[in-house]
Amino acid sequence: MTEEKKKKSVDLASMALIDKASSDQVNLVFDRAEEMKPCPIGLVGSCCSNCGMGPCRVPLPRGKEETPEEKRKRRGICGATAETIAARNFARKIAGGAAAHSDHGRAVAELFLAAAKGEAPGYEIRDEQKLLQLALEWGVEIGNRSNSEIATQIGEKALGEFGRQEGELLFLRRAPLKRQELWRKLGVAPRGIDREIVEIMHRTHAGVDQDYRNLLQQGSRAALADGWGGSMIATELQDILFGTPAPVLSQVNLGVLKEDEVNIIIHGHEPLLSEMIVATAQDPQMVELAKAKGASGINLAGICCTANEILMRHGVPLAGNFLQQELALVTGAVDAMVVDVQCIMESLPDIAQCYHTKIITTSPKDKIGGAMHIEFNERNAILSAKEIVKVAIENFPKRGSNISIPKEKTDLIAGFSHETINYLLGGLFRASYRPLNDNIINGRIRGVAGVVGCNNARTTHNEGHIAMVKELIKNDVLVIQTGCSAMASATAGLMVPEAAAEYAGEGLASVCEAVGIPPVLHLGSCVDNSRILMAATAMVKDGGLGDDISDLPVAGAAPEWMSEKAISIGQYFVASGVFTIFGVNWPTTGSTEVTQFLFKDFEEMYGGMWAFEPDPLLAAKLMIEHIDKKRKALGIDKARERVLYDMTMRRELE
Ligand code: SF4
Ligand code: MSK
Repeated sequence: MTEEKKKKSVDLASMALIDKASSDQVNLVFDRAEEMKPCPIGLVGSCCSNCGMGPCRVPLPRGKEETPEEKRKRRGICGATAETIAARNFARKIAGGAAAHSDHGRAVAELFLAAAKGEAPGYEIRDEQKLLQLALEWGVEIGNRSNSEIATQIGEKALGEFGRQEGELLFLRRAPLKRQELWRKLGVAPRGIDREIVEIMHRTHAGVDQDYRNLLQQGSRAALADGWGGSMIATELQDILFGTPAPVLSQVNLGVLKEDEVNIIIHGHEPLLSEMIVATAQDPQMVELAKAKGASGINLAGICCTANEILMRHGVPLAGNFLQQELALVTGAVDAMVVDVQCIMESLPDIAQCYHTKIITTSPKDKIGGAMHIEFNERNAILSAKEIVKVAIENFPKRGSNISIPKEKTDLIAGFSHETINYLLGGLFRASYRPLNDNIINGRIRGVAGVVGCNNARTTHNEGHIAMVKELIKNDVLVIQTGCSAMASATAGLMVPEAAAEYAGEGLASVCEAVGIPPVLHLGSCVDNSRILMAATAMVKDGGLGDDISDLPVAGAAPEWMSEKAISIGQYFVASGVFTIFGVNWPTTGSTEVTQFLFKDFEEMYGGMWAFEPDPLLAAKLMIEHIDKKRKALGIDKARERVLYDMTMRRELE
């Protein structure tokens, strides 16, 4: 099938709006992807523009084997080899992704500290237990101190992690001991978060690090500083400040927009202001104001990971994932789209002009030409939130008649934090991962897969996520998800308990039915991939599945990745010992050595390695093969073969 003929989405709501956009003469990301073909040299990591002598292009010769002489000459003007160029490009992607996640973590830590000091009215400590646990973990004295004093010291320590010049990040101690030792041995245990990212930028500058292995090891170090540093800080402090998620029922897809209410979409990644918008939208004064303008209420919905954050904690419905952000505007029913940072398309203000939507930027780090800017002021967040909600309300009467809200919306259960999984499986008084481990050992659950990441306009929207996840659960693999991938599965109805009977293999279904969970668990936003690291560590610590993450029958995937953040996530999963497979395209294929290093040599070093497979079913097969390889190494492959799911066993489970 040619790319032109490929379906743009598998989602009915999205397809209807893509057609509407076409009749409204609105140019979408899908159209631009068709018009602009990817540069074949940049796509495989063989273009360097790191200095003013370039850009230099070093593609592999097409259709013939390269002679050693040709290979020797395949260099940039400065002499950089194709290996160095591919590795530098890859490392810079990691730096970009780690910087984005970690700067999110820093913003949370700053707000956390301000809230602890009483300088951020409206914010307070919501999860005292988690605050005290973190205090114990970080050696912060509890004694008779107030929450405010404890939180102040934790906030200061968290901020210190970004600029730490020596030693190791505090959260590294959470990892299995064997993994920590391995990181030290390989010299990739991260020091400060900022330091590791800056060091990538230094090493990839023209004429610095010119050994691809050395460059990619620093890539691991910065990525680990993201997963076990910046992202984990974001997740942990957000939980303490806004509450640790617990299972919550909600809905997903563009059908969550309402014709008779003021629709406000919250889009981006940092939930700092959106927490206040959630509160403000329920303010009776605001609801009255909306009614005075002819609306029957205020309806909040989310796009991308800010959506996941406010879904997990408040049950706010999801309007859609990355490739649905423009489509939300095409409904003609969005009165305001409030954006913070990351994954926000610059086309939004342009498309909004065709309808009536106000695009409101809120971060000084993320302004967009043509958008309205109402800056989030943490010292008066309620005021910023009120101003935004008022703009949306005032805009409601300006809706035109060209409105079309799709009918499609699907129920989902979200809110599966690491702590919730612990309680659900083990109960409040003996919270543990033991039942999960036992069911893996006895073979009812074959293994666990983390399926995460974005949408990518180079492939059919949501198709890869849904196909892969269905294949995994059919084969008794429990799936845990974050980001846009989670939203894709939710639209396909995979995140409700009933999905177990319909889509999961018999073993997985029997466990899900006994515990009352869906076969696919929503763990949150992109930074919440740190919850997956914690879940994997908890599985190791509960015993019976080896003594490191690399021993576990687990795998990771991002079938529709597009963001640099996904590369950083993948690298920290691999460096933590997880087999991780990406779809769509792979950014180092311009260098066989670099690709081999990531796909093969990494396994010897880290026990986890990268893989690339654009077909989601084949990718799922590779994940299952890896899971089975690990089961065999653990000696639990026989258990799986013996399992017969009769009624007695089901009763035993219950
Ligand atoms: Fe070309 Fe070297 Fe400059 Fe890169 S750093 S653009 S390979 S001259
Ligand atoms: S929002 S990073 S498109 S998952 Fe986190 Fe989605 Fe990827 Fe953005």
